[in-house]
Amino acid sequence: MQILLKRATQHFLLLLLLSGQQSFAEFSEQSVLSANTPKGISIDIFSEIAPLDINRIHSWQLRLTDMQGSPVSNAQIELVGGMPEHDHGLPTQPQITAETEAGIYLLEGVRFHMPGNWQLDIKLSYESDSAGLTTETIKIEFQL
Ligand SMILES: [Cu+2]
Repeated sequence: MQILLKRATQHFLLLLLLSGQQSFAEFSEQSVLSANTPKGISIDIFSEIAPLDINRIHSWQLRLTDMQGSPVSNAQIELVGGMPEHDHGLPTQPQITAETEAGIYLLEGVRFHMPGNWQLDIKLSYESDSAGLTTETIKIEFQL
């Protein structure tokens, strides 16, 4: 009985640990997509699902860095996308819900519903030391 109780406690603690971890999404170590804006901002995208897959709703982490490699904080980010060859957009409307660390943004609600060529247009507005408020749109193309 005592052994059973001990086991149950261990299991309970393990569950507690595991459930605690679930509140923190795990993102890929390598970026799944990346691009640079004409003005030298790098965007690196890390995904909960890597490699990217269809029909699974998931989150991304977007990392913005400037030419010096410093994080770009307080950026406004809008993402739209679709399949140019099929003339349709994304099946969901992914939203930036938080800047979790300096220059690191959480994008929730990402889903792709078909294999083929996809395109994302990411509009960034950020404060630049040299140019003030700057808006750029960056296009990322990839295949699923
Ligand atoms: Cu399509």
